[in-house]
Amino acid sequence: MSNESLANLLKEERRFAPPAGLAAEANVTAEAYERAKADRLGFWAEQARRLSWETEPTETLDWSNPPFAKWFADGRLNVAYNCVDRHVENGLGDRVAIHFEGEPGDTRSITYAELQREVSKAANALIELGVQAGDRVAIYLPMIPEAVVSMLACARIGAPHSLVFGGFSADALATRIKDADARVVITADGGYRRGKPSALKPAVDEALTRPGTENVRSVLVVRRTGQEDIAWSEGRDVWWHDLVEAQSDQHTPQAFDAEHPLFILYTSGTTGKPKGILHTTGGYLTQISYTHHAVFDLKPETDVFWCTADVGWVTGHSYIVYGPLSNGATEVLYEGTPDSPHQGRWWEIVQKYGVTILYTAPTAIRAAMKWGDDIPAKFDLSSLRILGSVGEPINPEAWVWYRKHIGADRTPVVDTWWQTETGGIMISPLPGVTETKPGSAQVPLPGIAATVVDDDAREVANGSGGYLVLTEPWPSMLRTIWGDDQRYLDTYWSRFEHKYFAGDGAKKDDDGDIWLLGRVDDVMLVSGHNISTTEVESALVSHPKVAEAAVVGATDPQTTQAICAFVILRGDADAHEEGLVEELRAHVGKQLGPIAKPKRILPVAELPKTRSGKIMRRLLRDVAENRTLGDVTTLTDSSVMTLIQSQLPTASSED
Ligand code: 6R9
Repeated sequence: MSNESLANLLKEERRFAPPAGLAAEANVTAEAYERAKADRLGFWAEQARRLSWETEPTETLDWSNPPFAKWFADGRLNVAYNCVDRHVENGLGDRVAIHFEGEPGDTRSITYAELQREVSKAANALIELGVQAGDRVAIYLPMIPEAVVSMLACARIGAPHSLVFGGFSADALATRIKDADARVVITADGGYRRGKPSALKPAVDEALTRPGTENVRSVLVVRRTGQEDIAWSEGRDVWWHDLVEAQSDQHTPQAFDAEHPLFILYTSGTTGKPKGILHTTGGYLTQISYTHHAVFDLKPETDVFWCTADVGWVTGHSYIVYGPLSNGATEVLYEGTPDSPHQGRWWEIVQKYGVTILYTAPTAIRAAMKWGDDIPAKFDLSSLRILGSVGEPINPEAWVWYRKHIGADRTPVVDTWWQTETGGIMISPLPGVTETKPGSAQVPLPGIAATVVDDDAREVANGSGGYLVLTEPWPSMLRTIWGDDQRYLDTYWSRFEHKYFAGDGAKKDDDGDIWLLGRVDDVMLVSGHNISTTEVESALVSHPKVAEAAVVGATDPQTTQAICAFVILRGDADAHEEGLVEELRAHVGKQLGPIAKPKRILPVAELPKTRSGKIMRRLLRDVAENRTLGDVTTLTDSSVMTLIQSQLPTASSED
């Protein structure tokens, strides 16, 4: 980025007060901000008491060797005990923990007492396979209950897990197995996606032929799809239903140090080898449990929570597994895609289970907008009381659509900013406290310190943009990059002294509320102005014909970069309509000013996305600059790029 701070163009004036009933009964009120401000560490020590410790911590934070943090270092606890056993001991064994909905329509409801037995059996099975505390276990599973059970079984015996998305290739899997030096892989024959079984085991077999994966002793295989022609390596492969089912359903959890590693989760980053983000036990669980309680206002007796993320994404770790279960919630786990077998599948699930809190990603909301308002309107969504968003900046128009068409113009929407590295939610409105603004994550949570700085690390004034930084350590922060402390320092702590740099651009509005503007690598430089891709995308999405937009800066001889936009139209709009491109350009000009008008606008059918729904602008930049495509291995569907390239020459607008 140049020295000029990010141009601050978008104006959004809509405001939504918290519903009075919700505010009156809210788990967390405005007083929490004051308390945390007065004594940040005392505040977190108090939140740690949400958990059951075998040995209560007496120290809160050890920051004597920054940026290597230790939280609650002399405390000892077991994560699985906190997520399962203690609820059973408290008489809640009959409460449903998980309502599982398979894509083909098979269902299973698992109570906390059943979950305790399943997790105990799986823990005993891992022990029989020789897994010891500290050994890494790779998990490559679809969204089935065994994924949650496996994670908790690992946590129970102190074996850090490393989840790899079911959609990743054998190569991606091999790299991750090797980097973590995993000893066991848990997988399935396959999973269901879009109505069809999709095999997983062959990718494991292939990954384990690669050098560096020799330490994998066993592959534990869940039978999900029942394919018959499955390759089997005798002595290495073992069926879940043979090994796990034969185990005793009793296992006594042992406590681990608060800083014992809980999991490694790889983030791809834009270049180079994936980073193994390391999370530990006590601080992580404290912040995840607290944020789930505070941001979603969870009432475990009556709420039905549903986070639609994949468990292989950090959102699934924190808000399918560790947050909801540590809080004794009842939740939905859905295996498939939102449009299988029809585009109302999610709304049907909300209606069926009476979901009260829904947590999803902007990409899913924009897809629902594209499919049309009439689809959710066919279902009874009146049980919903809180809606959440995560993963990307949510365009104000998508936010308002979500509130109106899913939340009946009644439910608060909480836009939650965080990262794999932060472990849990950092910036978000609180549903019973904050007057919300569509498109803004707004305020750091109680106990969290975040701000926006300029190139010289000076905090920017309200109304200006710059870089998002975190200025104090937080309990669920990453502890390092697995095996690479130097890379941890270089990546996050070297850009600004004593501050964690998140890699995101942001602005503070006139009230001091924070708006995320996308990754700084994506920021465009147009005739001397830094323009955020997010703002131009949001301006495009505010046009009634546009459901989704991705904007990139392509090298341009006159203006340094020229704005190039790829748009997906709403269901009833026609991509060939005469004057459409001009109409969209004029609309952006009116919303943001003439400098932000895209030079080219290209209607497309799909956009390249990661499995967690983030748009891969890097690939669109390659297309816009006529380069060969970079790494496409983390794309959900690589045919999307071929499609976009084939559309490119005819549909551009040059002037
Ligand atoms: C949880 C998760 C982290 C990056 C982050 C930012 C983007 C996430 C956001 C958001 C704007 C939000 N991001 N939530 N941007 N508003 N509410 O997504 O983790 O996959 O590691 O991605 O996602 O750019 O830096 P991860």
